[in-house]
Amino acid sequence: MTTMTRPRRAEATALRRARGVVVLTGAGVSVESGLRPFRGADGWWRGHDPTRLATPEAFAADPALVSEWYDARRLAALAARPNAGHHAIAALERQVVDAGGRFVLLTQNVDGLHRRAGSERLVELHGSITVWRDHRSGRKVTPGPVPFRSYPRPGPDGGWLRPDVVWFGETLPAEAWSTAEAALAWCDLFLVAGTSAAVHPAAGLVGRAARAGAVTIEVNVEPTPAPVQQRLIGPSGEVLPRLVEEAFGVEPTA
Ligand code: BJW
Repeated sequence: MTTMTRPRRAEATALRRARGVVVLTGAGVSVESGLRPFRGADGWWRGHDPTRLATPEAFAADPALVSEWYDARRLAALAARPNAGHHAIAALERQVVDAGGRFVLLTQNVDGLHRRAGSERLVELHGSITVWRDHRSGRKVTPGPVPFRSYPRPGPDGGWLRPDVVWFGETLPAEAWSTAEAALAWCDLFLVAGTSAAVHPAAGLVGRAARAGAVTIEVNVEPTPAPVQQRLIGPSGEVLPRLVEEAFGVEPTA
């Protein structure tokens, strides 16, 4: 395993030669857009630990509190702009696909910034914070970009609106998860960026990719338990554009 702050020729060459690229991202990729990570002191909200709020049990016990937290995060996501890391991943997709390769971006993020940066082959493993659903009927709605008038907000079918995200103890959307698992069969390079690699089943993908023979590279401000061969230490908004530029000679732009 190697650790460095600048992409070396080896990582850039591996990326350029790869015929099947999978990227897995987490909250750290959106930190440079001004959004909070999930874990650590920066993720806490009004004295509440996010890992305790992101559960069906928390919503059942206090739907007003959980809805207000998610509404604040929804509005922050809508107001945020994709950063250089999001744009570099979108540029990477274009390079790989234009060269006839396969690509998928698996994101644990619910903020929608990858799509807004131009990523198309995108799977949102943990759903979306901009879409909400009636907790009884499951009917989906997309609220406007203003705060809810009250918390919890009534849904269209007599329940409360809850965000269309995956909470602890809930299963990931079946189609999203089967796309992720299928990608392990064709992936020869697995790039993991801005995730603590603490939450399963997403966190297990990188080890499975490595066991299947893929080159594995992590981009993070600090090393994580992800079992990767190479670690690039630094903010994804700086490291990812450099990596894509070294691999393909293109400067990712907004
Ligand atoms: C930067 C940076 C910069 C900062 N540049 N980097 C196997 C073993 C043990 C437990 C389980 C298991 N399988 C399932 C479980 C249970 C559970 C789980 O994983 N628990 C663990 C905590 C132990 N998983 C589930 O319940 C999942 N469901 C499931 O498996 O169903 C079947 C089942 C059910 C019941 C029992 C068993 C099986 C569902 C998981 C859903 C997770 N949902 C959340 C909330 C989504 C909505 C929301 O956003 O509120 O998803 S939790 C939260 O964690 C969110 C994130 O997507 C996810 C991952 O967090 P992420 O993205 O990694 O963020 P952080 O904050 O943790 O890390 C940020 C990183 O960025 C850090 O590393 C920084 O260093 C770095 N960084 N700035 C680059 N500029």
